[in-house]
Amino acid sequence: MDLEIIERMPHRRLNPLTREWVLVSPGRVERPWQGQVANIAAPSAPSYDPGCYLCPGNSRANGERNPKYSSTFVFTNDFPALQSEVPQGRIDEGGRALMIAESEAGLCKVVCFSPRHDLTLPRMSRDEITAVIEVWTEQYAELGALPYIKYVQIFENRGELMGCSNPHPHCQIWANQTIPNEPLREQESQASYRSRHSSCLFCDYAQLERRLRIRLVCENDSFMALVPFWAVWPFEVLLISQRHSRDFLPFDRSERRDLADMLKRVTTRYDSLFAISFPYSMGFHPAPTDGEPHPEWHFHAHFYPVLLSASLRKFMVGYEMLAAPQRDITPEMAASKLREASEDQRDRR
Ligand code: H2U
Ligand code: ZN
Repeated sequence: MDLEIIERMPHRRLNPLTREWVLVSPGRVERPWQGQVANIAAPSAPSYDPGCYLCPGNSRANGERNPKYSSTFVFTNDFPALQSEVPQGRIDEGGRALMIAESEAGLCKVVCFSPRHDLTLPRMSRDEITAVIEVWTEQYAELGALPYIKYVQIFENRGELMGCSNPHPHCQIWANQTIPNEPLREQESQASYRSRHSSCLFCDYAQLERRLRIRLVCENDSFMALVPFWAVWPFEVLLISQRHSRDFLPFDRSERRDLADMLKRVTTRYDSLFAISFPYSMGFHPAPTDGEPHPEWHFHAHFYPVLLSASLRKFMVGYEMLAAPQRDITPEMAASKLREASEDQRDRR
């Protein structure tokens, strides 16, 4: 089987991070019915919304008032999914690992990217995004240094389609007592790759992609963005640091700026792909903060957008719920569309 066949024939691809297969069916792109029409809200207009719980000076659900911040603002989530003080314990009802439950302590924070209610990452300047990266770096260091925190998950849900109710630019941070499913699987895969090949999974993968160039979207000195070979979501993007760094902490000022540059360019390409404010879930995967050295871990970020076109969303239903994820448009086709999409933000500041 060669690359030409995988462009035209149904086949499956292996995700080396999750060790899961995705079914790719290139021929199905032509089928007449292509899914549900998505209801995409127009981007909000006002730069300040008196009813927004994230805007400067406004009060939140618990009655606390936000400061009149002028850059970024971090606060503890008023409706946290995790709590720092929980009784520690474990149950195994029946003793056969059929009903296992464990206590899970943690912390949840919200990070406002800007005082401006109407901005999004692609519409922020590189300097403004660099300030956000500095906050992520501090939060990762601070939360990761807590003795009971083993993983710091930073993620952004953008757009109503992704369940994000508030357009004010923000992300969340959930920090856990245990390493959650996705990073845990990635950690096991990276560790096992390193012990088998004495090299890094991401460094080797990035080198292959740099040589082939068909899935590359854009890059700068410190980061590269590509549609991974095993992408599940139509326009999924993987952002990888060019050098082997396990987390945010080793990045210097110019690397943080390069990361800001890439976040701006990738999200601008997303917006210009379908000429809409493009909804996605994205998040960073730095190394766990469990006190281990993690030489196997390579810093990266995943962008998971659900859209197939401006008005069509992909649903993970049917075969995907019961068997395995499937996609029609190949990762190579998606990468070529993202490469063609403009990096010019109309209202660039
Ligand atoms: P999302 O829109 O990305 O889900 O994030 C909003 C978060 O803000 C959500 O987790 C929190 C919600 O719990 N929140 C507060 O902490 N205070 C509020 O006054 C409203 C919402
Ligand atoms: Zn706001």
